[in-house]
Amino acid sequence: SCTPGSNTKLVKISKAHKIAWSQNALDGAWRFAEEASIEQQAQQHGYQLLKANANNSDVQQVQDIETLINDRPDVLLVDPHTEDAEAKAILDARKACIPVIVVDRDVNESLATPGRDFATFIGSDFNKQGQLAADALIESLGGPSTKATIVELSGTTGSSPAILRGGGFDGELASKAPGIKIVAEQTANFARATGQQVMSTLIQQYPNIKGVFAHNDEMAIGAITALKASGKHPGSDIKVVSIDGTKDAVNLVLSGEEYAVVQSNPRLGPLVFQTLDQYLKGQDLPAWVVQQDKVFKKADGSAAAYLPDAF
Ligand code: GYE
Repeated sequence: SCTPGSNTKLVKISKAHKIAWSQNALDGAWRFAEEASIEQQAQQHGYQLLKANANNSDVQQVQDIETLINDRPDVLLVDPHTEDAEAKAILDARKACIPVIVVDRDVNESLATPGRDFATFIGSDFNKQGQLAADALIESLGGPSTKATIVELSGTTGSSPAILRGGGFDGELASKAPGIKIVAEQTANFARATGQQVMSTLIQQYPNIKGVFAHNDEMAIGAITALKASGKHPGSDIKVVSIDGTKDAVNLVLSGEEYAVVQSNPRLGPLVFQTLDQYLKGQDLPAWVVQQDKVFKKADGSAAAYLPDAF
């Protein structure tokens, strides 16, 4: 039994009909693919799905979650825009006796803890993605003893993929190839147009850079447009690596303009609804259900093999 208003730990339930889904934005191929995967799986399982889209606003997402709580869903799925801002709303769901599963982007786990405040976090290993991106960029620039300068286009400030991809990349680069220096690190909000704007300024400030790491494909695509407009030849005089696995970016890998794309698989629906089934059966869940990702390059055929699945 659970008393709404005063519940201090995760509620256990054995049946669900109505699932609420708080999405942080619907602004690109990655988010559309994730949304479709959640919708498809909810439908396959016969659940009613209540949806909200926060359009990249923390204020909006907190409000969305409070509204969804008032609709009394059996379970709430949240893909938080940033790590800290939605934590309190997740605690409010727990207090209202509604179990939460955090999907894709994580919440700050010192503000809301899996196994106590919410059931589990289901998503990719963003830190490892950043390390894999660094390994690919190091390889593209000639290996660990290379001396070069590069820039980093970061995702949404305060979001778990931006924090962890940045940390994984920077750490791997510093330990594996200390001669490759990041001369500028600037956010472009995971957006293509912003990536283009930011890159066109950076390439004027740092005309000698040899590499670009973008935290997602959208920003890399914008950056490549800007680099070409500035007279650079991405793929030959400057190497670009990014994360996601969109069709547009994988095609740039195949045409040689991007060196590698690290996967961040947005098709989280199957994992989410399998895990929900386990939760409803009363099984113990791990604190983190990890989505597995790969790396796509031209040289080893992995980009071509993946392309039919790209989103
Ligand atoms: O990389 C990006 C999207 O949270 C992992 O969000 C996701 C990221 C993804 O905007 O394209």
